[in-house]
Amino acid sequence: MDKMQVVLGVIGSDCHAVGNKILDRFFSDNGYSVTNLGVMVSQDEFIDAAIETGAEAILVSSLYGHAEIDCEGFRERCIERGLDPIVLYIGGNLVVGKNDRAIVEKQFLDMGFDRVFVPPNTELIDQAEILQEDILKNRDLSTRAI
Ligand code: B12
Repeated sequence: MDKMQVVLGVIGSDCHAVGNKILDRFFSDNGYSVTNLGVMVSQDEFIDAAIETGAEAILVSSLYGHAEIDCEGFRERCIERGLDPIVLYIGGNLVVGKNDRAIVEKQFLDMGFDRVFVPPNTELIDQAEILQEDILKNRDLSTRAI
């Protein structure tokens, strides 16, 4: 089976680079073909890269606390540009300060993300498998829609 394509990056004006490199290494080592856009990536740059590479998932990071603003309308923009379905994950320190993890998670699920990873719940160990399941679920949905 061909490797599944994913796009990775840190959204907005966020320059935190360390986690991004770890995610790149992790997913590359676990069977994915990763297009890593690095830091300070706009919504449209994620979408452009996903279209160019035929990616089936976009993995967004945000560490500096402004994910809500940076990700506003992201799912809608993906749909508008023809990325439907696509797996959308987000992880990191998504909001400013200490907040109830469950509330933050719900907030981003409501914005259209499929999964939300808020520390300390960001163990990567099972992520490769979960991502594969989510991508296969989308492929199944697409096949049924035809
Ligand atoms: C190093 C650092 C910096 C460095 C970054 C250097 C660089 N180029 O990388 C510098 C000094 C530049 C910096 C700047 C700032 N920082 Co800073 N920084 C940190 C610090 C100490 C470590 C970040 C790090 O490298 N962590 C290690 C990596 C491995 O972990 P990670 O990034 O969390 O990523 C992992 C997980 O989150 C998860 N993950 C992340 N994304 C995703 C996505 C998916 C899909 C999945 C599955 C998992 C996942 O997996 C990753 C790998 O394990 C953190 C505090 C901390 N302890 O986290 C603050 C921190 C992130 N910074 C913070 C802030 C506020 C800032 C500034 C705004 C400060 C300022 N006023 O200028 C600026 C922002 C600048 C900008 N434009 O981005 C805050 C954010 C607060 C918030 N969100 O509530 C933090 C949390 C510090 C704090 N406690 O206040 N910072």
